[in-house]
Amino acid sequence: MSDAVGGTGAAPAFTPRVFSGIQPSGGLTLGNYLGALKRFAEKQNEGIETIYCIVDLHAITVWQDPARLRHATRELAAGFIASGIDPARSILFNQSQVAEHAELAWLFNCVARMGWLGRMTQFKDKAGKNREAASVGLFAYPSLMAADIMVYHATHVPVGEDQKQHLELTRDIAIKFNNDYGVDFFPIVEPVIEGAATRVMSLRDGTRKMSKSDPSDQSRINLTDDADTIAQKIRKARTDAEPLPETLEALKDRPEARNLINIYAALDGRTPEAVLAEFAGQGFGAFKPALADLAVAHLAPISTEMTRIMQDVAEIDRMLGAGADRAAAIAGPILARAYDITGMIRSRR
Ligand code: AQP
Repeated sequence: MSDAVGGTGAAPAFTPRVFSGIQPSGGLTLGNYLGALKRFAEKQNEGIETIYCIVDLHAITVWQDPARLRHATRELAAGFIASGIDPARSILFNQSQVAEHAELAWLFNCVARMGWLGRMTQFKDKAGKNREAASVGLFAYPSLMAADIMVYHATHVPVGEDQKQHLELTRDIAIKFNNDYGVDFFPIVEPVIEGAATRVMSLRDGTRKMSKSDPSDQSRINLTDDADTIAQKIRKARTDAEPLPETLEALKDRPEARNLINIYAALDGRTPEAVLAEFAGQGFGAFKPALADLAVAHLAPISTEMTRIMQDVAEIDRMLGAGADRAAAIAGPILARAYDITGMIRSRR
């Protein structure tokens, strides 16, 4: 691979390579599916090299019970495969099995500035009012995320809208590393934030992101929910009393309604405008059952497949180990070169 990089005046010479990750910090949600997993499978099917990671080291930036973390890691692996990721075509593994991520993160901790990390909204949200009690890992999370991506010289990162700021920081770290050491070594990554559901909102509050760690289970649809639960959650989703309008503009101040339209559009592979054209003038009494049917039709096969894959935990672990071997074969030489650039002597045989 060439060391030349786009964004610094040199010809962009990096082979396109997709990297993205998901934390095993709870069960998967419809937000993770539409904002990430569904699009990961689409990227794989476009024929680009795809590397997908279960970021267990990120998960422990907030407390995780070890037994639950192990279960969530395997269940997430099952979720990837059930959503269409083929471990033979994509590289799929858990982060802690490839030590290069944590090692490059240390180099990046020495490049990133306190001020940059202190401005991250995810840190502010998750640390809450009591920042003194937050883990150092939670603060340094974006350096590790930058390392996850850069240790593969990945060029494209499909994510939901909430990760945009972290990807901008990844670019800043890569640019500063390249400038500090006078190299064109790390690529300047492109966020890939596309589709109708880049930010799926809570079913209880249209101004908050749907999240796997939200204390209210009613706020989200889990990929493991059965058909009745999905239908019941959609029926109870907060909405308003107005019928659906003809234009998206008219949904500007109706975040809950807008969210359900976006979810419908993303599940059905249509634009929100096309969905409104079909349902304009109708109330939620008609729209919600249609959405519930659509969600069940999409999610039930995924849930069934996840249950089937989870029957064979040893096979999941074997598959993650094989993915980690393939990942390490790419990451090893890139990390070695980064150490060399920073002046570390590497003389072990
Ligand atoms: N609500 C969402 N809408 C669209 N995309 C979403 N993603 C997460 N929530 C939504 C995308 O899913 C990928 C994996 O996210 P993550 O698990 O690494 O962390 P997160 O973004 O912090 O997700 P959660 O569900 O909110 O986890 P917790 O509660 O543990 O923090 C990312 O691409 C993300 O954009």
